[in-house]
Amino acid sequence: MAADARFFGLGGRASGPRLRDGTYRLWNTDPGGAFGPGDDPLYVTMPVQLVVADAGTHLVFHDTTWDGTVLLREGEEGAGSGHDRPGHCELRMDGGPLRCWVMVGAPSRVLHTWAALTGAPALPPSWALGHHHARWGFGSEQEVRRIVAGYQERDLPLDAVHLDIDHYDDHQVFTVDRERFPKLPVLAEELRRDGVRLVSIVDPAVKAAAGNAVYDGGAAVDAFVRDASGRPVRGVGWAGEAVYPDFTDPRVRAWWGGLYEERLAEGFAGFWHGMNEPVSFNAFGEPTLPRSARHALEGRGGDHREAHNVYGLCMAKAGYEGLRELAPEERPFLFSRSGWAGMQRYGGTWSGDVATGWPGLRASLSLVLGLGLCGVPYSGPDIGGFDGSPSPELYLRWFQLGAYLPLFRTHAGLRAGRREPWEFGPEVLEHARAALLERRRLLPYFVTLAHLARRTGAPYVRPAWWGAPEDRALRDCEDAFLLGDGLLVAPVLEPGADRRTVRLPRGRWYDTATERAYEGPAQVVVAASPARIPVFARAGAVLPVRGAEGPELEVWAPAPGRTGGGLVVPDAGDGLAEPELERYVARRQGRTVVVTRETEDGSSPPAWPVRVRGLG
Ligand code: NBV
Repeated sequence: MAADARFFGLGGRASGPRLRDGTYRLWNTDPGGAFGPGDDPLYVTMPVQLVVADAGTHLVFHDTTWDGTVLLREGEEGAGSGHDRPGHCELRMDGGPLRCWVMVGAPSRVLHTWAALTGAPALPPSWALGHHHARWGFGSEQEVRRIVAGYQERDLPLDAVHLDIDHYDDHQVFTVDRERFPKLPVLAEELRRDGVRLVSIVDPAVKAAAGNAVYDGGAAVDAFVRDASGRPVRGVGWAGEAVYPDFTDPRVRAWWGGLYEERLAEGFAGFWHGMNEPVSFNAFGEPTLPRSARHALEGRGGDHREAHNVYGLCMAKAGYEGLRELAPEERPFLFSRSGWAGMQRYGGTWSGDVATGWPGLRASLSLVLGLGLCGVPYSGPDIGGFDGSPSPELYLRWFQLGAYLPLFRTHAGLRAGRREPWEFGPEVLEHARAALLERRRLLPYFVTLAHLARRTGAPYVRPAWWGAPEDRALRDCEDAFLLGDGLLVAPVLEPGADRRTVRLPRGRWYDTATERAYEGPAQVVVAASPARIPVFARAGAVLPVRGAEGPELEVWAPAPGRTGGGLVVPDAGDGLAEPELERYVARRQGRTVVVTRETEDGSSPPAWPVRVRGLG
């Protein structure tokens, strides 16, 4: 590798997005407790590596699912002495073919090619681009109602509530504890009327007990992973002794996909796959299935060494395809803790159990950026962290970051402190409300970014170097990101900050709070009071937003002598329609900005009202 090359990707890594010198394992792993930047590997590993250097950007995909490691060593520049030390990358796999794909070009082109090879990202329904509130241990229908009422009483936007494993009957997947959740479909319907969807966790481990309908049904169709002597492999899940569906078998996927009918009948609108590395709570050895466990591997036959890394991917395929059949008029909403290259076809992922603390906040951003560069554009962290209790300041900064990430979800573990925005005092509540309202205002932009991700493979959240990979300083920028082409978001990732330094890519950028213009490339210091994190708009950007009177275009004045523009995809509901792309151009004429819609037939006035900003 070139001496100036920087490495990214390899799935979801807590220590990125720039991958420093080290050995990165390719084996999907539940770290078994809340994780921080030092923990590796995590739930989603991928032999997908993006390399950015002066000479160009390339993505290399080592197309084999086996366990392996990638050793990376960044090069060193000889500062003009001519003694550059090249970078180094070494791949070792435990088995499988050595088959490798390389794609080169600008970052946008590389990701487009990657999506062409492994599939277009699923489009989440629009509600899934709003705010989600989850927790392990809501406990009862009353508790869910209380939380939703808490949002409503305080005028806080809420789009989805997630129910974790505690709503199951004795932790058995595809069941409901009727004592604590006696009328789930009624609750779901009431929430739906208020614009709040219910999302259900789905874990793969099935309690191995006759009388458990999922177990009996699975056994009848021979769905569970067996060992070499033909006996079902027994592991341990939340409900005790468990068996594991073999999702690498199309027959098993079809059976499992049909089980979501029960979930839909309970009123769930979306699905959250957990523990699918897969996890088995073993007293000794690895907390997963034995390597000798047999898998169908699409009829070819093989063992867990080859199937492990694609277990979550194949489970996502089962869920997605089942839902497409069960509810053909709606786009499935699914996100999965584990996965592999191509998982974006079925949905997104999330951080998993990220540790509460400032390092966890940083890791959240690394994960989302790294996954996006591996072709998985929809993800987000457990806001506030999975364990413990964040300080009000940490919670707020996490919330403010989350508001600009694709999956905007508060979540926490059973014994963790509360995560509702009103639990941290009036000041946090006020600022969290501002973040929620800003997310709602930007919803049409998120819808556009979701469509563009589907059509082009470009992630919504992109590293600052995305449009300028030749800018070496930007390659090392890990504390800011681009949201689409138009916005640059600079979250606060450390305590006690009331200002922060932001590295701007080339061109003019407006601070969206003050409308002050800055010329990049530059490093600027801007205010970052608890009220907000700095967000910049690119001069010329055309952003679809939800204004007070309805949808409108927010247009940031192009710099004098320059033009700008943007793409807009209107929201066409939660169905499968593919709305037409609208192309806008913004031209500056002195103190005026003229915005037109460009089609093959020529220019026309925009379809939405226009509000120009940045003219002072
Ligand atoms: O289902 C319980 C949790 C869930 O809240 C979390 O999001 C998953 O990542 N699950 C893990 C099991 C927790 C084990 C400590």
